[in-house]
Amino acid sequence: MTINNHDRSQFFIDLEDRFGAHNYHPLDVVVESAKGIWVTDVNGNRYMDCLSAYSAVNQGHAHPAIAQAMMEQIGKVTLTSRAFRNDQLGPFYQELCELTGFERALPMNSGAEAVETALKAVRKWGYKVKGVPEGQAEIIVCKNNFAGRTITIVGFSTEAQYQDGFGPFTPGFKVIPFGDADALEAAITPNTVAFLLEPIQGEGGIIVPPDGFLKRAREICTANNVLLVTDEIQTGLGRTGKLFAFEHEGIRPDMVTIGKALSGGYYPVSAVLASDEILGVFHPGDHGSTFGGNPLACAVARAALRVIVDEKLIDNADEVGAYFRERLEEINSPHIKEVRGKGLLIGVELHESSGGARRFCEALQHEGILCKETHHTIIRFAPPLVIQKADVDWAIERIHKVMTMA
Ligand code: IF1
Repeated sequence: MTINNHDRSQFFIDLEDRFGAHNYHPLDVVVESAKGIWVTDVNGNRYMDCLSAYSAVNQGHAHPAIAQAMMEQIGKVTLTSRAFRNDQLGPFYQELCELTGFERALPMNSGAEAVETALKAVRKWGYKVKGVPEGQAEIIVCKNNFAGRTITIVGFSTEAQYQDGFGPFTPGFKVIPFGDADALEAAITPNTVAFLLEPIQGEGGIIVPPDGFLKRAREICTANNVLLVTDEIQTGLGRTGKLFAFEHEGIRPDMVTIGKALSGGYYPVSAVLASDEILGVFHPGDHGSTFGGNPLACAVARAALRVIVDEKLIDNADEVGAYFRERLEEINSPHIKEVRGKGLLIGVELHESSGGARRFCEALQHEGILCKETHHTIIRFAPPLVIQKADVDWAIERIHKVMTMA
């Protein structure tokens, strides 16, 4: 295979197709470099990134402060294992807990590992603290959830494709409709240990629950001694215009999972945040991970969190997100059914008659905007939180052109 100087992409596409498992259907854009909200492909074409690696790059691509922190740590030590201590983990814990208001953290690597850790913690809390009989713990989740790709997590997915061919699954999960507090109340039994949900469903199609749902869920969980766990791996760390999406309803969950932007896209870093009582169920040897809490991950995450705070990305997401949604709503398009979301987590749902969102994403790619469809008819716009109103104006011009095509 040779690189054709006119279109170098095909060379890389062919290699991926020949040697890689085909577990994704990506747009045929071969990224070579990125900075801020912009990515550049191998042919020198520039695109606005409206996916942010599924909200892992909230701080913008190639953020110099995170890069510098990473390079400095790389020159010192990258991995000790948790058999020893290191000089980055303690400060990371303190800064993360002080920023988020939780008493304790447990660091992992991927989002799915943080969710699995949360599942283990709530089950163990159920047995050791609540007094649920061993092996009887029940966890309630919502239809259209997405929490990762492990067998336990896909076991409580309601998306057939995520389960197809991967059974048998882990027992102990109940599914209720998202946003239905009465269904939550009805699903609780004396063996229920937790209710796990995304405050806004990302992969489910940027589904914002009815006003008051989170508040009632909080009240119901408190009344039944059930832990409320919000999965903020996608909605957290500024994405929806608050530090956490649960803040939009003025509630506090008992536990939160975070990941993605916790490292600004530099390194897999995730964590579970909760109280002393809940994370206190873990004793030495109960749980762990080779890379969890390593000094490089902690140094990167400390810098990534500092950027979110120092550059006021949360307020920017709130302000520019509202502007982006407002401009999208002004587009008079026969294809657009609804514009929804909070902050810079925006979903544009198309009418079924529009033939699916993929062709619009491909057309947007040719206009210089990269975004991703979800659930066939929804285009997700989730640019890095550093985006400015002038960038939105640039994007709207092109989105308008695409959304008014036949
Ligand atoms: C894919 C989207 C999917 C997540 C929430 C946990 C995880 C994710 C709320 C697991 C991960 C990623 C995974 C990636 C595509 C993307 C995604 F919602 F962001 F669009 F799939 F639903 N909780 N979401 O969103 O974190 O283990 O991936 O670090 O699997 O295709 P992870």
